[in-house]
Amino acid sequence: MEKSAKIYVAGHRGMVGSAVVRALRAAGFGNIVVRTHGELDLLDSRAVREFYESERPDVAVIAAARVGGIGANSEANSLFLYENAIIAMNTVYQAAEAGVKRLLFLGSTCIYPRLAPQPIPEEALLSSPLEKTNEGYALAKISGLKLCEYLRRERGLCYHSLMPTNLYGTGDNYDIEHGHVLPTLIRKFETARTQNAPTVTLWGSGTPLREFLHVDDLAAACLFVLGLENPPNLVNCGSGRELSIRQLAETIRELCGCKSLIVWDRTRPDGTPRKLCDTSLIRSLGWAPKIDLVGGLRRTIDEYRAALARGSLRGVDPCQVQ
Ligand code: GFB
Repeated sequence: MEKSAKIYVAGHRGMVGSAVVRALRAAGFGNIVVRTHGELDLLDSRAVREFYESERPDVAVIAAARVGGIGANSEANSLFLYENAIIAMNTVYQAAEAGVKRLLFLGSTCIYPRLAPQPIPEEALLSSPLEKTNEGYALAKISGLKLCEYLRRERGLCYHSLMPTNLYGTGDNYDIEHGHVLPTLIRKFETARTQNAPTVTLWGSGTPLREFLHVDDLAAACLFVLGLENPPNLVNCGSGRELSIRQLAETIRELCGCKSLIVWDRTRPDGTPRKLCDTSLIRSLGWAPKIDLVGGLRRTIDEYRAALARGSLRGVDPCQVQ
């Protein structure tokens, strides 16, 4: 990718999009195009088409989505399917119609079947049923990546997808009911520490296994795949290391300096039992993560404390469109 390339980042205010913009700027890309939700409604196909036709970016990175944790997804599968499918269709298809030559579509490893082989290879896509708690989100992301694949095959456009594992880091959403587990746990343990609470209630059994990747590692992976002349249609991106939710909780409790006891609320869902992605493809191409979980957690807890002190913590809205 030329340093002078005009790059549109959809979703630049979200955790992923803002990390991609930071990484692009740090790498010397100066021609970055963004639009806020108020300036461009990605649910409006005509507006998206007009935007692409007037801006004519060389490259588009699609990091815009309605995102949320297991609580947000399971209570609103219809909304997660509807909005994410339309955002994907508009941002990808209208880009092709307007002649955008290169596009990177971002999704999530929840596109893979609930009981996929572990670690999950890219080939596991559509091989058996999806996890129900986030089926709507997964179906929308599968549609988006398939659209990229079809457009590449039919029109010769370099449209490709990258599926990150569970992400965390700068600019995350700290909403207690609707956020992802990692930021929610930071907020719960930090709140318990400052209030000297005897217990902290977490969801499910604590036994599910999850893999976590710092969003800055993901942003580096995005730049990496955008630099490949012939990228794979679909590639996983993860740290390659998993731990149980219980281990994650104990680690965060310790790093926060919290003494409260953990209580597991088994009426809340566990979600998929295990979700470790096979990262051998992206590693074989030359990318590897740089931020280890404990280092990333320390930094994220510091950022949480600073944002709380400034009054700029995200997580007031139930689940935000990034
Ligand atoms: O990150 P998370 O919300 O979603 O939850 P998924 C992961 C695990 O943490 C589940 C447990 O087993 C939860 O039961 N957990 C424990 C908690 N305590 C809490 C808590 O206080 N809050 C939350 N949120 N979880 C998401 C999908 O799945 O993965 C999204 O819903 C997306 O669509 C994302 O794909 C990457 O990891 O289960």
